[in-house]
Amino acid sequence: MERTYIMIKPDGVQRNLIAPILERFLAKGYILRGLKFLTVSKSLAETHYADLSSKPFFGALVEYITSGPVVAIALEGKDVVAQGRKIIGATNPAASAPGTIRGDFCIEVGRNVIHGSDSVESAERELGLWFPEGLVDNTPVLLSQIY
Ligand code: RTP
Repeated sequence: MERTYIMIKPDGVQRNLIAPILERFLAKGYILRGLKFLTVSKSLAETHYADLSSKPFFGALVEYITSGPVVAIALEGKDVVAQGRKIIGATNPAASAPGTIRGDFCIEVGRNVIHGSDSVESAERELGLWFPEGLVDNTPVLLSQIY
C-alpha cells in the first residue's frame, strides 16, 4: 500500500492548525502509520530539502523549518501521494485553490503550513529520514470488534 510523508510546518503548529489539518487526511480515510512532535535540527532540515540546496531561498527555508516544532506524519492509503498533494494545494498559497489546506489557511509561500511528498520515491526517502525507527502497525480492525 502506498505511503506518504506529511509535515505540519512550524507556522501550522504555532497557529494551532494541527487538528484541522490532520482531520482532513484522516476523515478522507488514510491510515495513520506514524505521528510525532519534534524540533528539527539544521542537518535534518538540510537533508530533507537537499534537492533545493541551490535555490536562493534555501537558507530561509532551513531557518523556517527549524524555527519551532513540527508534526511529522506518515499516512498510508490508495494513491495517497498524489491525493495528499491535492488536499494540500499548490506550493504558493496565492495559487492554491480554496478548499485545499494551503488555499484555506495561508497566504505566503515562505509560510505555507504543510509539506507533502511529491512522489512515491520521495515519500520512501522522507519516511526513512523522519521515521528511522520504522512505522507503526495500524491495521484497522472492524468497528464491531471495538464497540
Ligand atoms: P513542500 O516540499 O514543502 O511540500 O513544498 P512543495 O513540494 O510544494 O514545493 P518545493 O518547490 O519543494 O519547495 C519547498 C518549500 O520551499 C518553500 N519555498 N519558498 N520563497 C520562495 O520562493 C519559496 N519557494 C518555495 C516553501 O515552503 C515550499 O513548500
